[in-house]
Amino acid sequence: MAAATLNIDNKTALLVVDVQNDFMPNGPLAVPQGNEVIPVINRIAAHFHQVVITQDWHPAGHLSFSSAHPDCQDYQTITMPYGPQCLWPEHCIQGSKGAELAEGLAIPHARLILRKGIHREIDSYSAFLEADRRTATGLLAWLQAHDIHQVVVVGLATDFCVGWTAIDAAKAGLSTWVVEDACRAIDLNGSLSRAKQAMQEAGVKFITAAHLHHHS
Ligand code: VGL
Ligand code: ZN
Repeated sequence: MAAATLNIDNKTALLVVDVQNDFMPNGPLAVPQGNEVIPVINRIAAHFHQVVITQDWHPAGHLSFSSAHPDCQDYQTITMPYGPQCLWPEHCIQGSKGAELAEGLAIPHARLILRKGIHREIDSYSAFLEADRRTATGLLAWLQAHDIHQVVVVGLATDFCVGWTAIDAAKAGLSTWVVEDACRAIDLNGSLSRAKQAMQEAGVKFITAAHLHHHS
């Protein structure tokens, strides 16, 4: 079978996921080499008319923080009403320096900045649907309003917010691509290989930045 090729048209959107200070190498929830995606994403973004940027944007005391649960530790999984939840160091608190887009991310033509994880009691790795799998962020409606049929997902982290966003995009019927070298993973207890498999099963396609440039 021939590899699928990506044709970037006006109805294709780039989704730049959670490239924020707190996920950079010195941040509280550092994604290894997370800073390396910045120049790659800046270059890619120039090829898109439609760019959406997301920010993880938690209120203080968010229930995804281990600090909100007495006797719990970072990276421990607990059961929330909506299912399992990994507990994280405090990160991306609304209005904080750590929640700002990472320095050097330069996409002035980005059109929508979507903030997610805003409900204290529900996490949201996906930019489409919160962790209760019912509460919509409004991103799908926005994309539909602009007739967008295809999305290209980049950013942090491959195995959490990028993965869940890509899977929900594919499930919504969008042609969905992940640019592998424009993402970095946290890779917690095999989470990266699990996320890749789940993306594949959902029909997400993978590409590299060089290949994407070639086809644009
Ligand atoms: C993320 C863990 C917690 C991410 C956000 O952006 O991948 N991961 N919050
Ligand atoms: Zn978060």
